[in-house]
Amino acid sequence: MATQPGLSLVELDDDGVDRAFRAQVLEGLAQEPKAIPSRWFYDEAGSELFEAITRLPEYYPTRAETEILEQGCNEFRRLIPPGRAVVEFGSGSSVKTPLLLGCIDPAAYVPLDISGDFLRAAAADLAGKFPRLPVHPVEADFMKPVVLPDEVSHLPKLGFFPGSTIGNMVARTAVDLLRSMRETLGGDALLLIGMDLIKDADVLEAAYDDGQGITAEFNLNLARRINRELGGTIPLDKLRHVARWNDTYARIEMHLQATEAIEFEVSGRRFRLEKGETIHTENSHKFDRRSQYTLLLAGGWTPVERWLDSEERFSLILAEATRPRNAP
Ligand code: AVI
Repeated sequence: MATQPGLSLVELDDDGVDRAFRAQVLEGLAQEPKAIPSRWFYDEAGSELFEAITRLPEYYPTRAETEILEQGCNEFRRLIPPGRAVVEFGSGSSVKTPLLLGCIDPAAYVPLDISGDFLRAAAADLAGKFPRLPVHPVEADFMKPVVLPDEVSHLPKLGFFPGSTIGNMVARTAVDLLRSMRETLGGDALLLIGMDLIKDADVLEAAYDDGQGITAEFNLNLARRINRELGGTIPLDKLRHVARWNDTYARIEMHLQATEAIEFEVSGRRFRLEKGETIHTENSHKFDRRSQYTLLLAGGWTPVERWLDSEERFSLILAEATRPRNAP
């Protein structure tokens, strides 16, 4: 079922805690190997830490994607007809979104985000920069098809999904999302999507385990959040941040690893980690052209054009909704 605009999306329990957060943490700690979905990184502190990550010397994706957006303006204008509603999956970033909107002559901008606060801040920021562009923020879980506002229903759409956030999903979830984006955006839509590229393991591991320890803080903040919101007793000083390249799945994995055997409680339930055991907290998949095209095609999108930054670290792909036709 499509998400309707205007409904509150976060369901709180009697203690004011996000029900899905509690359920997914308890479920993830009870399973072997232990894993917690990376979406729970992004409380206020986590979002600020992520912003700091994007400015780190080792974390190249944000700079590389921004370079592509800066350099590609003429190309985007050539391939993306004017008059589209730009639908951004996730709140607009203060740098990347204006670069795109400033060069393609859109008819409207529709940021989608599950967090109303981020959404309103991003929408106000954009409205200030583009006073004549109609902005229609929608509070929605974009992992499911979303009903867009009536004001843009007649307009052709351009989906915008920068940052390689698609890489934080396992293939099945990524395909589900791409398919639901197609449903949200319609059969005549285009999609501009950022995807990080496979490169030397050393470069990748440094990007996710920086010298200043900001990414380690970002990872540990999840345990801190569990302690604060779910009555947890996780001993933070006995967990260490680990980022390692998994070549089989072409992804960086982030884990919280116990430096000695620990026992702790979360929401009144007891858990144990042996020395060296980890809680898997994030996947960040990296791609080559073939794996990108396979993923996009599986999700109902046909690649049209692909751009790389000058150091070939990151890619931005323009795709069109695949038209139903006979295939051999
Ligand atoms: C949001 N996402 C695309 C980031 C990434 O690179 O996978 C999250 C991140 N995790 C650690 N550093 C950055």
